[in-house]
Amino acid sequence: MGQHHYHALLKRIAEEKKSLAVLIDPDKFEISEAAAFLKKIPFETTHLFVGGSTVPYGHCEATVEALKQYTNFPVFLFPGDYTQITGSADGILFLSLLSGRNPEYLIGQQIKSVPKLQSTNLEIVPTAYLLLDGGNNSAVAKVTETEPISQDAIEKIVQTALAGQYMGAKLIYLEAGSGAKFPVRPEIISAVKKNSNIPLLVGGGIRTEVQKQAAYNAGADLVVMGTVFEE
Ligand code: 1GP
Repeated sequence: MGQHHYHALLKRIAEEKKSLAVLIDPDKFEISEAAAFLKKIPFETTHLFVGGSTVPYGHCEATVEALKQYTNFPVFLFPGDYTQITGSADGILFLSLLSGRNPEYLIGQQIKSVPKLQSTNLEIVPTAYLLLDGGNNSAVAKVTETEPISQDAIEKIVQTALAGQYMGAKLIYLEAGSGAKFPVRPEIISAVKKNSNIPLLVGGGIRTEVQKQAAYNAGADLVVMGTVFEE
């Protein structure tokens, strides 16, 4: 398993190019609409992420395979749990939910995923995943039974992200939760960016071009947008 797509992202960052991942939740995705869906996503899309909080077994793989028929975008799994892992994707964000204190999502799911990962060629990208308060009760908080970090606790957020980097994470993902009322604030993005030196992903509640540009200007290297394309 190489790190081809990760290095491509580093190269984009070195060239000062921003990236956009469209997140597809297999639970809300009509497989027969895959081709039509891909025609509607923004031209500046660089990645597809596939995953969700609650996905029936097999749906994730079927979704990835349907998308792969119509596109060459790298498809990365963004799994809510280890049953969503499929070798049909290109890679996986190997998440550890560092904002929470539930051992199941810090290391339990990761161990459960190993037998499957050993039988695939997925590019595995260790990711420090931080859930921040987006102003509503997010699916991530519900499913993982963890509390998001308040967006007022900037120092705690920076320190949590950096602990992830020091533990070897190759990405930091600041998540306000799917359908968040308030996306991650620009001052949080810039504080994390200033203090870390791995690519920074930001998602949750970003619906408009203005919000997306605000995240980029604050230091996000890659913005994740999902809900806005479900409508
Ligand atoms: C959720 O960060 C992603 O995990 C994207 O959020 O669905 O609100 O765009 P939205």
